Amino acid sequence: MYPSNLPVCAGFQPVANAVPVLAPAKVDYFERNGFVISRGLASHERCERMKAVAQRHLAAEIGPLEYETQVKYPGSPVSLEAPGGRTVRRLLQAYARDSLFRDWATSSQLSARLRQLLGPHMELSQAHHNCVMTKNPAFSSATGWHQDIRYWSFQKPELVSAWLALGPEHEENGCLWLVPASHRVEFRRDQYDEDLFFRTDLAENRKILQAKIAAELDEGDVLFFHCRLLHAAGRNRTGVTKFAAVFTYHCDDNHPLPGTRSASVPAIPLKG
Ligand SMILES: O=C(O)CCC(=O)C(=O)O
Repeated sequence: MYPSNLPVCAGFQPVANAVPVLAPAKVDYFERNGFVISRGLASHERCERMKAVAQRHLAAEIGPLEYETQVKYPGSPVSLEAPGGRTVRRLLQAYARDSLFRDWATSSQLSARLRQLLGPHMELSQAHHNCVMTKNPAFSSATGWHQDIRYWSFQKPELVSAWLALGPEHEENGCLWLVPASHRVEFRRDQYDEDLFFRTDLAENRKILQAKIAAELDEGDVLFFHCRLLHAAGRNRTGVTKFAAVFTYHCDDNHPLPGTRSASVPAIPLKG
């Protein structure tokens, strides 16, 4: 088991009389399971405005973008020239893209809860997630089982992502699947394939994945999840594009390793 001792910032002391925004039971749930969902954290109006910006940027292909074909996941178009080849998977650099995303990513709704999960002094990573995930009905791909930290390089494997559903997310339109408590398990290197996806050809891995649950969300719900949590997602089999704004945070004493992708863009300190 991974020796999780969240909250994780050095010197973090819970404030005795502060009114918790996540009930203590929810903080405890996060520590045990590696995720927690806060329902209705963003208003309908806020979600609609963010979605409208995302739709506009998608239609005009405003970069930086990640296309489905670039990830080469099951179901993605084979090239930019193939049918559906210009299907966008992520509108990247959301923080720099529009003040609506900036305001949300640094909002008290998020920072107050993240402070309970991580500690008092936090930064937003511009290098990871920091995007609007777009899941197109016709040409979206499935994402295999993985832990985000396998692709990231920090002093400590202690980061939390906040996934805001800008509309309903369920099995049909490719919601996330999670394996509760997997953030506490030390998996071996050979349990992953060469692209660092958790192998489904191994019986022992399939047994672990039997514990999976669908992270079904409604508009405005936020899924907070630990960077070691095993997760995956399906394709969008509905007729409507799914949008989610996703940002990742870490303590300000947990630095990205120099020279890595994680250190390639400056982090944004969170006030308060
Ligand atoms: O396809 C998806 O929605 C999942 C994306 C994901 O798991 C990730 O970016 O880490």
